[in-house]
Amino acid sequence: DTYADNLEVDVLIVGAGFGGVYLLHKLRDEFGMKVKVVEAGKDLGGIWYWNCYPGARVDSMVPVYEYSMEKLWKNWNWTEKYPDWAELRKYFDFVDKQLDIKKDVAFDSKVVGARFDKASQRWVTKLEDGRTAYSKLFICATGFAAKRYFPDWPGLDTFKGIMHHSSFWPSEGVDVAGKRVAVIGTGSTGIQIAQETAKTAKSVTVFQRTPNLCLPMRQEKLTKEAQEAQKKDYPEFYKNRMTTFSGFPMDFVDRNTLDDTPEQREAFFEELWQKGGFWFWLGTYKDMLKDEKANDEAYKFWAKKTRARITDPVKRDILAPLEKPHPWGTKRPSLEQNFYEMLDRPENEVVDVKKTPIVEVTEKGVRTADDKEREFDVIALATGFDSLTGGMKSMGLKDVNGADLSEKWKNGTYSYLGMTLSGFPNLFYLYGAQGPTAFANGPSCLESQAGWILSAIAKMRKEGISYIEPTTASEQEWHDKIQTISKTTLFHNVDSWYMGANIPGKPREQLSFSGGLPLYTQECRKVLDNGFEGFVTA
Ligand code: NA7
Repeated sequence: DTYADNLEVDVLIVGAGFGGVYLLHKLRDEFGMKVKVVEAGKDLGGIWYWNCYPGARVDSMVPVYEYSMEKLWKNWNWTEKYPDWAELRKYFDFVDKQLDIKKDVAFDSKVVGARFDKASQRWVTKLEDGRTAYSKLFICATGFAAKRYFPDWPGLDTFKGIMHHSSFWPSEGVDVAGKRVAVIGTGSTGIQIAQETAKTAKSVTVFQRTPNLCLPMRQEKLTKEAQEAQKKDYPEFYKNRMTTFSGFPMDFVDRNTLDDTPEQREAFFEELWQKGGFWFWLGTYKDMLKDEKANDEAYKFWAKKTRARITDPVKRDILAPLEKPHPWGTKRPSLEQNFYEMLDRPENEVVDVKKTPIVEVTEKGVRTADDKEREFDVIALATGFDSLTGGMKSMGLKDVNGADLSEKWKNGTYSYLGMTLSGFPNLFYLYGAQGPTAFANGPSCLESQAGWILSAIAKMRKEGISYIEPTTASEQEWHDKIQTISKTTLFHNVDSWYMGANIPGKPREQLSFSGGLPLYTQECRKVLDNGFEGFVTA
């Protein structure tokens, strides 16, 4: 076993999802460096390894949610426009076969501590099983949802049925046929679990605090032939995806909502609606996420469309109220597949927990503030994650003086470019706090950020730099820039995981760069062009 011994490498990467696999390949095969990945799970895939709950699928359409490397897309085809977790795992198997990834990944290897040792100028990383890894560079590719969250309701451990958090769902599945299922939470995850389990369950009860303003997914089966015929356009497609605001193939149109007449607007909204997916979110008027009046128009259209699908008047008002619960699109809209028709059926229920919060989990089920106890066989906790910061904060990362990252980030999140940290020299991270993470398609975001990390490492090697660390002043500036940009949008005043507002006690601030992927890429590029501006180098 090559991993039985301690590891001594040039680069240690944590996480074998999209980011870690990409960087391993590039640094090892193109830079010729000695690289290892450590991964807590038992296989590749990152979020797609952990998220195997019923109905888990990606909300980004083929072919945007994959690597842009020709070697890969040339030899791979999908079966559905929005692939499910099982197919995404197959994709990772395929990537492994093409790029020989797994030989340099240590699975079942959880990081419990890491620190840059000044004397030896190396990162010293402790794994849960007692091994130690030594590396010149340390990269966190731990994603934005590595730390699950659920409220500590009294009685959680007394429930006699089956209960799992979505990200710890057993990969062999749970048989829900004929069972009474509760789904707590209505983020993308809750919507997907409810839809899928309702296919065989006796009943599904959704506990909703905030309505998810879902969009129709319009799933399609894909043929190999149709995809092959499109591939001549893929190089252009992958170039273009880096030029849109969100790294998706669509972008905002250069028109404000009220520039159009009501008839033109209705026709435009209808066109976006029919296209499905994120078109209504990211291919719409440029002021929709910035101007409240413009946003009202999007909400009115959304509510009209959605309310028409729900016959039960009580459910209709809970799921798609006439009054806008929050600016449309400022919490991530789930792409649904008959979610509303499913919940409209008499055996299924939606409980408004804003009105009657959950007060307790009992042996038999869930009790709400109106003292009603509902009984269940299965409870799915779809209550989300300590997103963007939680994963890195719980790895035992220490700065050069021994202080934990969770202390540095206690009252606010500070990084430079959403990729480096003062006090943590020669550390890079991606797809986490203060990058474009929450507002960009995953693979597009990571190719931008990994591209920068690769350029930074290439520059270090070329110029004989062995130490880089951002200054606290550049972190402050980056932090302020992110908040300033966010204040020009409607995202800023909404309780969402984008704002850290889903976790009690977490500082409330914009956690992602909301100025769009091209501006982000340009800002980062500038730092390198100006000779590691904002860094101390040696
Ligand atoms: P999300 O989007 O954070 O959703 C979590 C849900 O859990 C959300 O509806 C919350 O309501 C709900 N929640 C959290 N705490 C409670 C309590 N105490 N009572 C009732 N409901 C609660 O996580 P997901 O896993 O769905 O998705 C994460 C992202 O992964 C997603 O956006 C995609 O980008 C992929 P709230 O809205 O806060 O009122």
